[in-house]
Amino acid sequence: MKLKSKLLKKIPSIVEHSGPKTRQLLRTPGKFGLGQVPRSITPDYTTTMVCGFCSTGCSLNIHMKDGQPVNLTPDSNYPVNLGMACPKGWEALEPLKAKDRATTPLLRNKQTGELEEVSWQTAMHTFTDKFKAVQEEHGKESVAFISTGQIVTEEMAFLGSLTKFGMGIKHGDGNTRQCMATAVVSYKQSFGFDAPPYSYQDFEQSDVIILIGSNLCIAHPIMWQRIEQNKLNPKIIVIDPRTTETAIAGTQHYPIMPKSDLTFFYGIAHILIKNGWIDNDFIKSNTNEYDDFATHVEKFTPELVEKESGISIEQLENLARTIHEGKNVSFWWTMGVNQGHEAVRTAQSIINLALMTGNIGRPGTGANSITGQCNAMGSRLFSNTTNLLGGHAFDDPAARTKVANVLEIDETCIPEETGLAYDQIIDGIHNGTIKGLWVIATNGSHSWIHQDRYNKAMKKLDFLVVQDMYSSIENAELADLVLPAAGWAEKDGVFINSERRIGLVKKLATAPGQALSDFNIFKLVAQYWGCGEMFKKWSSPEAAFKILSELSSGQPCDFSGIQDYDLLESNRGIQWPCTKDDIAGLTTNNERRLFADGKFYHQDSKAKFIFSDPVPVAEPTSNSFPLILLTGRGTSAQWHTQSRTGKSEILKKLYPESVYIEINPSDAAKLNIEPNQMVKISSSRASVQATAYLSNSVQEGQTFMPMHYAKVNRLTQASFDPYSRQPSYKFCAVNISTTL
Ligand SMILES: Nc1nc2c(c(=O)[nH]1)N[C@H]1C(S)=C(S)[C@@H](COP(=O)(O)OP(=O)(O)OC[C@H]3O[C@@H](n4cnc5c(=O)[nH]c(N)nc54)[C@H](O)[C@@H]3O)O[C@H]1N2
Ligand SMILES: Nc1nc2c(c(=O)[nH]1)N[C@H]1C(S)=C(S)[C@@H](COP(=O)(O)OP(=O)(O)OC[C@H]3O[C@@H](n4cnc5c(=O)[nH]c(N)nc54)[C@H](O)[C@@H]3O)O[C@H]1N2
Ligand code: SF4
Ligand SMILES: [Mo]
Repeated sequence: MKLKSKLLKKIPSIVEHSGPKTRQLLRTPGKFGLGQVPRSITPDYTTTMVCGFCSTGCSLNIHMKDGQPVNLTPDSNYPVNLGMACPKGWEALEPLKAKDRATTPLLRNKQTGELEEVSWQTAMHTFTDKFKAVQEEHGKESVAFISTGQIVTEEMAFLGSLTKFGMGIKHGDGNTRQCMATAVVSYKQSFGFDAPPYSYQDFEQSDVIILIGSNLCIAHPIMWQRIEQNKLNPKIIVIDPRTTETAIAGTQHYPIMPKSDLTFFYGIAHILIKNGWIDNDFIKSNTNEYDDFATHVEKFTPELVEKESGISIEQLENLARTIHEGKNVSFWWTMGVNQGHEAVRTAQSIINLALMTGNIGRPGTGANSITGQCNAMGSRLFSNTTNLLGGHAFDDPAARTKVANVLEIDETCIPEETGLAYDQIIDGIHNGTIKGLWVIATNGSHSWIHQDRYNKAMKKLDFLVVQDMYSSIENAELADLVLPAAGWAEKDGVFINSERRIGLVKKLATAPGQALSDFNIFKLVAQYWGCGEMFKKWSSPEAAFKILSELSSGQPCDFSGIQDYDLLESNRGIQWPCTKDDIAGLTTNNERRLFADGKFYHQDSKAKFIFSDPVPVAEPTSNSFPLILLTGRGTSAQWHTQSRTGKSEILKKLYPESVYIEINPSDAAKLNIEPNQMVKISSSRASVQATAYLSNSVQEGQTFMPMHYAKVNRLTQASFDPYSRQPSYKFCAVNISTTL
């Protein structure tokens, strides 16, 4: 009863921010957000939607009272999580209520240097005036955007279309560059399309599960639970320099030297070939370039690989034999592979192992990249950054015609090439070619590599817009204009999870104050910019979904069979591909993997062995910086830059409040470091302080810091994979001192 009256008190201040109403309200200066359109009180009920944190894509039952979400429980009737959720999922409603939610647009007062509340009209006029002025003075390409894998697919496609087709912005990238670019490029080159082939059932159907640079127990806890449900008593092999939670829970751990993976996997291929433990039929019928690959790995002898990787010849042979003896072997990789200086070739060395042993397309197999953010897969296909909408290529004239026809826009608006990558945009700011930046749902001031250089770039801009749920994030502190955004559960749309499942997100809560959904912000921008007419088809998220469904037609990610949200709801999410012909079979087969017919997406339907020689890391250790710094996820309760998970009192109890570094006890002894002592960590870029945790989870000569604390990326070194331009977050050289 108490709760009900509390909620009722809130209702008068709640405004329904949807299209026409928003526009009407915008024409009423000063009144916006003050309760003109009270939300109707609906009965109590429970509905389901997909979680907004990681790419696992669990479904949650959201319990509604008086039209607002008041609690949640995991959904037991969803093929992904089968009634389970991790701590972040359980606490998913908490971040919505935080006090530091951005509730009105904020504009920096040049005199005082402070951000001040302004109306949406002022915000939109300033946005367009400033960016247009920059474009007039420095050329259209001098404004860029950086987006995300954490908004719904309809929003990211709208943003990518609005910027690139409507605003003449050529350069835009996403935080998925930090995360998935390597997997995208590897799959495209090896398979002909960016297509993670698995379904989560494969976790339960493998008898050998190989996890590479993947700390599943904390980064994807529900995927780990799926492994726990495997009744085949599988061998679980963890290849990670650190003795992670996952390494402890697995059955074999290979504590490989950081960044020796490429050599290591070529060495495993060498042993497999030497013993004849390969699938000649599969190789012959379904792949190209195998002979050259076999010649290439000849020089990766067990002796050489032992020296480089620190894994003994006996263990190498043991791993090769385990792969050979496995009936259904699955290979899974995450950031320990993707975030490296030779990441694409490393991912492909894993793909090569699956291909040469015929471990693909069958239950329990696959070369499987696990995605990170809730909608990383949506971003890969529909953000219109590296790919033209729907996994098309910007430089393909037929694809441009198709997109122009579906969108009903002039084909000449579509750029003929992809724009700059994230790091090149930051370089562009430093060299003065990029002067305006729009940052949406990402916090690069904390998360980008070599942070001081990123933040220097932000200060060089003529105009910086940050669009976020919170005005308190580090990147917003540097913004000229902050646009308040609604978050997960405050808007409709779809996410695409790691196993390619399209799942629904629903507007169940009302965003605070004047915050608008990203979709509605993009609509406003289109209107103020003067290209609203061009996007009239994008009337609502569901209308946008229909456009995307049409765009996907004929692509490997074809989901043209799904025209509305109801079908997604009734089928409990649907994996792509899903054409009209696939719909009938969904009720009996709603967990599907790719390549069951051995056909890949290259023109001749064959997969390709791709390989090259390993190269040294950009910043090896030295006398001045003798230790390796590894970074990554700290706990299952922390999400990235903590803007959301930092708001839950329960989650906050599950991890250390301030930044720490894990150091091997023998290194600590050499440096006279006591447990929990404050130490200074320096790289050639910066020095930061952290609490020393002495732990055998890191090997001698190696250290680890979790990325959730802002200081960490002051240390990291900006090197990139040459093909994917993904940052190499997981290797730089540091020293540690007890003198602070
Ligand atoms: N709780 C929580 N879950 C998350 C996230 C989060 O922030 N918090 N983020 C989500 C996102 S966006 C992502 S991308 C995923 C990331 O998920 P993961 O990739 O599993 O997480 P990381 O901790 O970044 O890195 C995994 C492991 O790579 C290892 N590693 C480092 N260098 C090497 C190397 O050279 N070789 C090998 N083989 N391993 C190496 C690290 O020791 C680390 O244990 O997690 C998702 N899930
Ligand atoms: N050292 C180191 N650094 C790393 C990594 C590492 O392993 N080591 N991992 C990298 C990886 S894999 C990733 S994915 C990145 C993540 O880095 P970021 O993307 O910077 O991290 P988040 O904290 O998730 O930022 C998302 C932002 O979006 C906001 N937000 C959430 N939902 C919405 C919404 O619906 N609309 C709007 N407009 N805003 C919203 C949140 O408040 C938050 O500020 O970090 C990378 N950085
Ligand atoms: S595992 Fe991922 S999707 Fe599932 S509840 Fe946790 S954060 Fe949400
Ligand atoms: Mo990520």
